[in-house]
Amino acid sequence: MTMYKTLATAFLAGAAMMTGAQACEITLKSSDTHPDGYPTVAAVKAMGAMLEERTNGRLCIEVFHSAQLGQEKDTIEQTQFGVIDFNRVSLGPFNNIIEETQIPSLPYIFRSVGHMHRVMDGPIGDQIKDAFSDHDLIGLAFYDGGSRSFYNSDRPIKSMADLKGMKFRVMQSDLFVDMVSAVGANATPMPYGEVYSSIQTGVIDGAENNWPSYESSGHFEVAKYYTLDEHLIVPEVLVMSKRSWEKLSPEDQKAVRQAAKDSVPVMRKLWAEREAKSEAKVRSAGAQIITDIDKTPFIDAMKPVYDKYLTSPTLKDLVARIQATE
Ligand code: GTR
Repeated sequence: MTMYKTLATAFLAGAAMMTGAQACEITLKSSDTHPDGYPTVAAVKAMGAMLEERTNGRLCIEVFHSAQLGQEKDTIEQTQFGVIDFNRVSLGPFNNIIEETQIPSLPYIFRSVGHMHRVMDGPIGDQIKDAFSDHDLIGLAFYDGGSRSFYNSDRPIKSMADLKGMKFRVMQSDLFVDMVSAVGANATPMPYGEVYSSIQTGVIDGAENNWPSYESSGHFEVAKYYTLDEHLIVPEVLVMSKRSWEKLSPEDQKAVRQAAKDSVPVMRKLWAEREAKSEAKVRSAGAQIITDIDKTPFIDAMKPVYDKYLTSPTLKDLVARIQATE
């Protein structure tokens, strides 16, 4: 080898180490619809850093944020095919595919975020995670998604009657279509990335989401009335493609599971901080927040959704166990 070649090789090796991802033996792709800096994106990056360190650079994760790999429904399919290795998604887009995911997606199933944590951190959460494996996926961790409430461009919603006839975007899940119909409004399922322009052009009156999504998507700019009815506390989930999983050694699979688990407290801390920041930002930008709302009529009106979706003893049992969790 000539001197020049030796130097060039040494330089390239050094450069690869400095850029992180290139130094890794295996770089796994992860998808997220949210922008860089959003708590879910930051949590998967933190998980990747832990994994890289613990496997001495054998495994790394590259996070493709801002829906670079596509909208959630499409990226789920790509994850099932192994084109994408990890995917951080809401449980909502899984509802039509994996029936167990409908349970934590039921309106008002959780009494609080604390209740959701106690349920999803225990055997019920494990059972729901396990359900992914029949669908070419590995359920790794649940992240926080706060609580979701309705917002719209037209008027302040102060009671359920005010929702009548309005058109709201929901995630692509039949359960959410029924949930919105149950309160007298119309639901339009559509990808998250189309919501801003659809509100702006009047195709829909509004949507529903949590503080950080309402803020980071800019939806507050086009739909300034946000009513805190908090109908959903639907967790986010981090899944891995079963095809990608099966390529890993048992030791690396263990490292992936552990790093995913360890990213949960990181995410929860970032989430709490971001919720407060997002709320402050939309309030100062002039969003009108309706907090004085009686949730009882919403809870009662949404009850028939349970009857429609609790179609098996397994699902009924999950609900009973969630309700019995303190
Ligand atoms: C967000 C969630 C996303 C996506 C989005 C939506 O809160 O983090 O994964 O599901 O809502 O409404 O589509």
